[in-house]
Amino acid sequence: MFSFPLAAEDGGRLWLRFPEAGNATVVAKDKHPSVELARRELAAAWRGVPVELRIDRKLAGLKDGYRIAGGSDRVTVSAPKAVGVLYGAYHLLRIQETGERSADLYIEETPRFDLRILNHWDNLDGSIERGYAGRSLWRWDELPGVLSPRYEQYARANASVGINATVLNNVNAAPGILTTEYLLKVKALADVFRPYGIRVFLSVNFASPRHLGGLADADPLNPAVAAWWKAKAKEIYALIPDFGGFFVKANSEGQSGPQDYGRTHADGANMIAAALAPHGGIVMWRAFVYAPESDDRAGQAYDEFMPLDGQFADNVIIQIKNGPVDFQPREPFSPLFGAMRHTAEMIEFQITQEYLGHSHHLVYLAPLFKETLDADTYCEDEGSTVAKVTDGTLRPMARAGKNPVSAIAGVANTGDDVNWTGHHFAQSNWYAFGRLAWDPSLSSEQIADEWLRMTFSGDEDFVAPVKDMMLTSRETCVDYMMPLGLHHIFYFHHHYGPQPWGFVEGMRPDWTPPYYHKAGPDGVGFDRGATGSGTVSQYFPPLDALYGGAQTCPEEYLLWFHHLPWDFRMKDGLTLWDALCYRYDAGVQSVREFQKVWDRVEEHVDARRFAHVQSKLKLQAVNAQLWKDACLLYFQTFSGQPIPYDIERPVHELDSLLQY
Ligand code: BDP
Repeated sequence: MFSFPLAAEDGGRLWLRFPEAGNATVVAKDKHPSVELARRELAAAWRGVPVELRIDRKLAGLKDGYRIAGGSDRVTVSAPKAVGVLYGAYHLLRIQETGERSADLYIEETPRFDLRILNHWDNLDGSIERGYAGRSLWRWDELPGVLSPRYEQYARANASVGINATVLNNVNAAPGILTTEYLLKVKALADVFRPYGIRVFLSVNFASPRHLGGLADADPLNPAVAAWWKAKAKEIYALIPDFGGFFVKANSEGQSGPQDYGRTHADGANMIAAALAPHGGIVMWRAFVYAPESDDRAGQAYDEFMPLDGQFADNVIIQIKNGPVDFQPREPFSPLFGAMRHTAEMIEFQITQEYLGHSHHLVYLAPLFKETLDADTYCEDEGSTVAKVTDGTLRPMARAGKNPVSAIAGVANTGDDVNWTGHHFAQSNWYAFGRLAWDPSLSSEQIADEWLRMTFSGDEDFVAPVKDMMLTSRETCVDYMMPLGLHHIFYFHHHYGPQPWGFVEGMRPDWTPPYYHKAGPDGVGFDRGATGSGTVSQYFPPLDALYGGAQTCPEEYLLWFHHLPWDFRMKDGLTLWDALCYRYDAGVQSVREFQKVWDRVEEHVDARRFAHVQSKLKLQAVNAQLWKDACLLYFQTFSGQPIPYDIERPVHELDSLLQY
C-alpha cells in the first residue's frame, strides 16, 4: 500500500508536537496567567470531554501538584496553586498523546522535590561550557529589549515536565552577571518564565565584592563584604521579587572562595545566605572540591565537608554531584549522601553528555539517574535511598522543623540548535530529568515510552524496539568506554574520546587517566580499600565491607574500588583481562545493533530526523570501535595477553592512536 512520507520535522517542537488540533470546551474561572496558559494549551490540543480548571486552596497538601478527576462528560483539573493547574493540563495532554485511558480518571500528583532545577553552564559571551547543542539560548547582547521567542518555548518545555527553576549562568561564574546592566537582562528573562512557574537563580563568583564592589578582599568575615552581598540581594529582589537565590562553586578548580582567607565553606555559605534570608532566597553551595595533593580525589568532598556538618545556615543546601568524582558514565553514589546528618543535601546530575559522547552518542540517561536516586545509602535503616535522603523524607533538618526546601538539579543540555539538544534523542534526557525530579519512582521504561510516543510515533512496531535500544544505551556506553568500574580515562581537553595513556608534562596528576586506572604489569584499577586510599570506608555498613571486598564488590564497580591482577577470576570464571575484552566488544556490537534497529523503523520517522539520527549512529559506531581498540591495545601492553580470538580484532594501530 502506498503511503505518503511523513512531513519533515526539525525536532524544534520537542515532545510537545500535538499533531492534531483540539476541539473541546475548556473553562477556567480563576484569572491567573498560569491558569490562562493551561486553558490555552488544552484549547489548542485537547480532544476529549469538556475540561474545567480551578484553583482550590483546600488542596494545599498537593504543593505544586494537582488533582485530575473525570468521567464520561467532563474532566476537572484542580490545584492549590495556579502553576499546579498548568502541570495538570500537561498531564492531561500526556495521557492523550500516549494513548493512556482517559475515562474515569482520578489522579493526584505531588512532586517529591520542591525545586526541580536546570543548571546552565552558559557564559556571558554566549558560549556554553560542556555544551554540545550550539550557543547559549540567552542572547545577552539583545536583552532586555529584544525577547527571543525561544525564551517562552524553553519555559513551556520545562513546565510541561515540571521543572520549576533555572540557574542561568555557568557555575564558573563571571562576576559581571551581578552588575545592574545584567540584572536588568535577568529580570526580563524572569518575567517571561514566571507564568510557567520557573524561578530564576544565578551562579555567583565568590570574589564579586572585590571585582565589582572595589573592596580589598572577599573575606566572609569582613563586615564590608557581608554588607556588599546584602545590598546586592536587595537590588536583585527589587527587580525580581521571586528570585530563587545563588549557586556557588568556591575553592574548586581555581575558583575563589572563603579558604582564600583562611575561612571555611560554612563561613562563606552562611555569609551569603544571610544576605538572601530576609527575601526568602537560598544558597546552593557546591561540594565539588578536590586538590592535586590528595592521593584520592574521590574522597575529598567527604573529608572537607563532614567536619562542617551542622554549621550551615538553614537556607543553605549542599549540592553534591551524583558520584564522588565527576559525572562519569558510571560511578557509585557519592558517600556524602546521608552522611551529613544536620545539613540539607541535594543532588546534581549532568544532563549534557560531557563524558557520554557529547551530542553524538545516543545514550538515554534515565537509568543512570535512577541508579543513583534508588541507591541505598544505609545512612539510617535499609531503604535510605539517595532520593529519600535528598527529597526531605529522611533528611534530619526537616525533622528538626527547620524546613528548608528540597531540591534536585541537572546540568542542562540545551543550546540554540533548532532541535535544542543536538541529538534528537538527547531531548529524552531533558525530559527524563524533569519527570524524575517530579517523581523519582517512575521507571526508565515508562519515561522512555512517554517520550517516544510524544516525540516520534505511538506505533508499537516503532516504540518497542526503539525503547529497548534506549534502555540498553547507557550500559552500552559504559561497555565501550569504561566497563567494570574504570573511570576518567578520557582525552584531557574534550572528554570525548579515549586517552588511557594520557599524560601531559606538568599536568596535575588527578587530571590524567593513569591516576585513575593505575594499569601496570601487576594489574589494573584504583585500590580504595584498606591497602589503598581507604576511602571505601566513607560508605555506611554494610556497603563499606561489600564494596571493600574484591569477591563481594559488584562487578560494575570492581576497578573503582580495587586494583586487581590481570588473571583475577571474575564470577563467571573469566579472567579480568578476558572479561574486559568481552565488555568492550559487547559495547561495540550493541551500537551496531542500534544501527539495525533504527534502519528497520525508517517508515515510522520523517526523513529529516531519520537521517540525522542515522548519521549520528554511524559516528557512534566508529567511536565505539575506537574506544575498544584504544583501551584494549593500551591495556594489553601491560596484560601481555591476547585478545580472545572469538571477538573481532582491533582495526586501529596503537602507535597511530598515541598521536592523539
Ligand atoms: C567538570 C567539567 C568542568 C566543570 C566542572 C564543574 O569538566 O567544565 O566546570 O565539572 O562541575 O565536569 O564545576
